[in-house]
Amino acid sequence: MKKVLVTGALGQIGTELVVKMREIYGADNIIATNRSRRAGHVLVESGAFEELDVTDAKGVHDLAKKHNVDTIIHMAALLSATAENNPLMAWNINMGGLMNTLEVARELNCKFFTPSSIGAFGPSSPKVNTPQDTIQRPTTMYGVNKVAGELLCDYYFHKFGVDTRGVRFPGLISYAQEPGGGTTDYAVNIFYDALKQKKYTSYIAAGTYMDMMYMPDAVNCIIDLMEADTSKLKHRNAFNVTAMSFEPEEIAAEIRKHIPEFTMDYDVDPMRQAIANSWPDSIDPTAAKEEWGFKTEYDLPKMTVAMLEQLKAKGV
Ligand code: AKB
Repeated sequence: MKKVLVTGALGQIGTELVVKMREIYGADNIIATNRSRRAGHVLVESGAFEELDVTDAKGVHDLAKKHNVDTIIHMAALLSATAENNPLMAWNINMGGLMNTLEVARELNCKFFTPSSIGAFGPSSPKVNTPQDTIQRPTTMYGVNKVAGELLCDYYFHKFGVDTRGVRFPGLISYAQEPGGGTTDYAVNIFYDALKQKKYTSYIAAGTYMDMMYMPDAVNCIIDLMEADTSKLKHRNAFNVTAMSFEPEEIAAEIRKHIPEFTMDYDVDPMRQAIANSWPDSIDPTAAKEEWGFKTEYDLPKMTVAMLEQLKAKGV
């Protein structure tokens, strides 16, 4: 990867990914793009930044050509809850954006990464230790987009030889940029409320397990997969990756070790709860470990310490 175009760069993953990639590959070699510029955002001030709407096929092509990129990391997408509220818009943005960026990768011979999600599984997938290759019949628009996206990326690899790679991310927990519109966002929101008001009202019910990962592990995961020796990859789109699986009471108990007065109650959101219920409790990342050495540093206790420290340092 010498010159990389990142779409949706001001989102939750992009914000930390671009900072790390600029350290490794050089600030001017990572072109951060987003639908709108956010004045004062760290990426807008620290290297190449361009406004880009991924549903504009010509715009994507022209920008990739202008910067002579050899890699596209496509992050711009709507998350599960937003997609469920706006299914048509989700189809247009998630599938239209993916098609446009894949086409440019084909035309300009670029390596390509886009994330899939645990949302690519559904109620008929095995619920615990969900295998890499198994039934995928999701019941959400987001899940339909993710499965179609995995297949489309495989298609571009087999049909056109585009070097497409991807992972199925679990819920990502981060301090730099808050997520928006996801089902797993409660696991980020809880830290803000724990610090600000010592209590949190969870929209996800007690006992609902979902996979999660701390953002620095997710960022390393993208870079490691993109740098992996292509001859070792039996899978491409998309590898199961996870660092931990917990339910709301478990993360609350972990936070309580540092903020003893912290309390949590529940006001369950039926839509997001239904989405969570349709997803696995835990997924099996063996293929990622075997094929490209996937590993993580942060478990629940270590991530909790890091989140509380980082958010306090930010003044939360
Ligand atoms: C969401 O909750 O929509 C995302 C995801 C697991 O893909 N965080």
